[in-house]
Amino acid sequence: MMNLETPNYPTMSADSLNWSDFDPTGLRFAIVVARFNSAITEKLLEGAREALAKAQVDVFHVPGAFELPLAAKMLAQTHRYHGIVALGAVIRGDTPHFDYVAGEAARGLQDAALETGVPVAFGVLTTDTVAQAESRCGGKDGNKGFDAAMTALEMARFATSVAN
Ligand code: INI
Repeated sequence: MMNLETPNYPTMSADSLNWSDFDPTGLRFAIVVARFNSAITEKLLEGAREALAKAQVDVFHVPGAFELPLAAKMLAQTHRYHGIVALGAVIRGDTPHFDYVAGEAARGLQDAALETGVPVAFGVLTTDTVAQAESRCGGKDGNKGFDAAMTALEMARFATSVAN
């Protein structure tokens, strides 16, 4: 069980946050998960669910990381969610396909956030090997699904503070 009170993951600076006065109860998030490399992405989903345990969460699946941007944008456009968490695993292997899929996923997810104003967290692993991906979805390098969900929470808090 990871400690939500004292974040120690690399996406945020622990001393800039006071999580004790931020209650995610009542916030709603969508998690969209690529089925490609599902042994990895389902572990990212477990991590993201853990981070968002106190919030409302709807989970959606798409075929691969390339499909994440459109799904994230469609979900953001419903304006039902305080944030979207996009999860995928793009593993290089021997083909240039990697660069297209990983690059378009990153660009498209950022576009979805900027075009809709809804935070979209980038929880897509881009690795050279399966072993590297395994270590980032609950192995020695933590769980990047958890990290992405915490980022969505922080951005939801940011959006709330801007609006009020
Ligand atoms: N999709 C992934 O999520 N990860 C990959 O590693 C991957 N590779 O290597 O090909 C991948 N390809 C599928 C892609 O996301 C689309 O689903 C497909 O091209 C159809 O649009």
